[in-house]
Amino acid sequence: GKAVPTEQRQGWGQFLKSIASFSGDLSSLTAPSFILSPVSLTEYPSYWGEHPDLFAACATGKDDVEQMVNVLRWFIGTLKGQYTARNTSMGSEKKPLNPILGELFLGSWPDKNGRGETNLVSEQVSHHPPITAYSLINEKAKVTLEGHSGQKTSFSGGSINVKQVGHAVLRVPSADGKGETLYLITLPHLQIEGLIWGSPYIELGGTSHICSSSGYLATINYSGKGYFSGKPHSFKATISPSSKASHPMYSIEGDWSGSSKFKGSSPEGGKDAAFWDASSDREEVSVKPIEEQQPMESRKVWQKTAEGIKTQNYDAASKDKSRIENEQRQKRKDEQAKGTPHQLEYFVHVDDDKEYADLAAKFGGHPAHEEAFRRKPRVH
Ligand code: 0T9
Repeated sequence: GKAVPTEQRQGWGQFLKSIASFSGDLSSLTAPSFILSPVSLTEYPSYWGEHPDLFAACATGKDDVEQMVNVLRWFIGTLKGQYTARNTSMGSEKKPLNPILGELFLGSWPDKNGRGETNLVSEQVSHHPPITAYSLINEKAKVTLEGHSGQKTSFSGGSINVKQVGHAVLRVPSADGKGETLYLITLPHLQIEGLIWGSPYIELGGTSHICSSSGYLATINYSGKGYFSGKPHSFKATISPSSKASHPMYSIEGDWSGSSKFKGSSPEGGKDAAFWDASSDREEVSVKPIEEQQPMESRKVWQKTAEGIKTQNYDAASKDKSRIENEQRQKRKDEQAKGTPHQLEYFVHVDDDKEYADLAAKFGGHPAHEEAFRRKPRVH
């Protein structure tokens, strides 16, 4: 394949072999330079906010079902960024920088047309295995999202299978204005394909759910080339009352990286109405200039490493990466010696998430025990 630079072919072959004989945490494997991304995994939660208008619209809808439709539209709207953005910006999926414990990514999207400002806080809450906690808040629209993201990876049939560990909870004012509605969001499985060619890309598979405390369930089935639709990046979603899951109120299908539409009726009444067009612009998150960032902010931490990768000065990149990793090892040793373990800055660890258990129990089929990370109350 021509995606692998000639001088790195051997290295790529060896890397693939090491993936094949490896199980668990791929983030710690050393990869050939052409596949390295200058972006840390702590930045990835920003994909949840790249359509701030759809995020704010999660609080709208004349009733609970219509609100669920809006939440599903925001969720589907994030998929193109989450799973294809690196291909678009860098030519293929790339190996992100492996965040250090306590690494932060802080950003926002401005208020435009009255939609309100959205604020993002992302924190690396575990280094091994890597787990990122995140929170997105639009105070004006009263929409919040809180979640964490980890991965369990395995290798089979030439591709990497990634089971996402973690969930998110979206919180909005209820459609009737009398309380709060919670939406539990589970995440799809992903497969990293195209590895032998050195041009990896993601395909989604399996099923994910959005379960609402108002009693509705969105079920999203993903498929790619060679599955039921035969088309890449396909999905079929249904929205049902939790009690009668067999009879969906709405069905939606299409390409999560392209266009999708209702199959049959839609809340607006029309038949086969448009649902979402993923060609609409994603709004990149705004972050402070590096010079103004705190020492633990991601782009500050990785400034030199990222610079090295971007300018193909890989020796400099790897030297700086080693420096960071050594510092981290020393820090952990010191903490252990002093008996002062690392403290999370923005989040609190919850061993057994009751919100998850309650929402999952409404719909069955989920494990009852899940950890979570709650955003600490903010001091104004
Ligand atoms: C949460 C997302 C996640 C993170 C990434 C699997 C992956 C790390 C996790 C799941 C986001 O909401 C969505 C998108 C992309 C996912 C990454 C893709 C990827 O390849 C990496 C893994 C750890 C690798 O870097 C594998 C090795 C590499 C050579 C393949 C390009």
